[in-house]
Amino acid sequence: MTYLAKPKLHHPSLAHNAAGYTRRDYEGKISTLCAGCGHDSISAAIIQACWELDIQPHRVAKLSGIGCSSKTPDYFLGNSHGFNSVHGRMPSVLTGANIANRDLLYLGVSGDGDSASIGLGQFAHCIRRGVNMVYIVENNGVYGLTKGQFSATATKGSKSKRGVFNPDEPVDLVGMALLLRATFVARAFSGDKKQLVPLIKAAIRHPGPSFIDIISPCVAFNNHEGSTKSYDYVRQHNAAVNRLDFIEGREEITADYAPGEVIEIAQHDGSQLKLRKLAPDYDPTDRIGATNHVQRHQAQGEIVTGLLYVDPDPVDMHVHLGTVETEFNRLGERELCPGSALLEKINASLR
Ligand SMILES: Cc1ncc(C[n+]2csc(CCOP(=O)(O)OP(=O)(O)O)c2C)c(N)n1
Ligand code: SF4
Ligand SMILES: [Mg+2]
Repeated sequence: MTYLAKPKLHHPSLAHNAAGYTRRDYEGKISTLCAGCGHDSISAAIIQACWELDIQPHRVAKLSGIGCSSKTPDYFLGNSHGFNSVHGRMPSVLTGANIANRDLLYLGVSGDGDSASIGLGQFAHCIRRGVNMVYIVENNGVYGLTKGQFSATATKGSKSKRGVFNPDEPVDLVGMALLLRATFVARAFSGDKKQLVPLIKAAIRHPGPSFIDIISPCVAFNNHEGSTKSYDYVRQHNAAVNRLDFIEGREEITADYAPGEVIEIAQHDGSQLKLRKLAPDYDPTDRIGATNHVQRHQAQGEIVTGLLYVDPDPVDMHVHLGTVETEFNRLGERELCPGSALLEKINASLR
């Protein structure tokens, strides 16, 4: 059996959010992943974030590639649009959909194999183009679906379940996202819901390319001693730079903050990111500083989590390309066919 449908009956006393939905309306089919898989916790966090943000499920498009992680969109937001693409090709499908209709919330869900191995080029171009989306990588350091081979994010020298050591340097997707100028970059741990839910909420409200690398242990193939993506390892080496509170609305905010306390950052839509500083010297609006901090701590075997970088005033792909605001399926013949005189002018300019 490839999927199990969930009973649709809701208890009448379930709470409704401002959009009129219960939390259960954001669920999907019953997960068929291994019990304890980190990916299921991420699905639960996505459900919680969308319910708390009063998102209308039909305004969401969830896209994925191939892998256990890429199966998960079937397990949340069952009333949203979904497209399960080819291995490593989610970013280009998402980009195309976003070009055609910018008015949906685009949620790309991928794996470390999907994005850092076969799909690395797609990942890079989608980020550098500034596609307005939430791009989540459920990072377990292995190809879970094909039974535990090292992926490109596996740490050099880490040990596989069969006892083989990884000889290759890892691809750091957070480092790449910063380099390619994603305007919201975070790293989180699937086992820390308190950190993860507000990060997803803030990424959803961020009007630019948001990337979240979520360490998500694979209990079947990468949860043993010698792995750097196991529950125990991540708990012991997690160096959070901040704790995020996400606040919607347009209340007045203050830009100044005392080191070691709270920073407040206003996003374009008026929402506020309230960051409780855990690393007193950390400034999440400094892209180069974030890159240095993450790499310095990575070299010491630490996993830096939290909101690593945010540009509160991002510019997205549609501005770069100067596209029309109307969704493509609403454009009529008049807009699509400029007439022979204009075509002649374009042709003449190319001669
Ligand atoms: C073009 C192509 N190559 C290889 C595969 C085989 N394959 C399926 S899933 C997968 C890796 C999945 O790893 P990841 O993206 O990390 O997801 P996980 O299962 O770990 O969540 C591979 C190599 C495929 N389906 N298609
Ligand atoms: S094989 Fe690993 S990644 Fe796949 S469902 Fe099982 S625990 Fe999760
Ligand atoms: Mg994986």
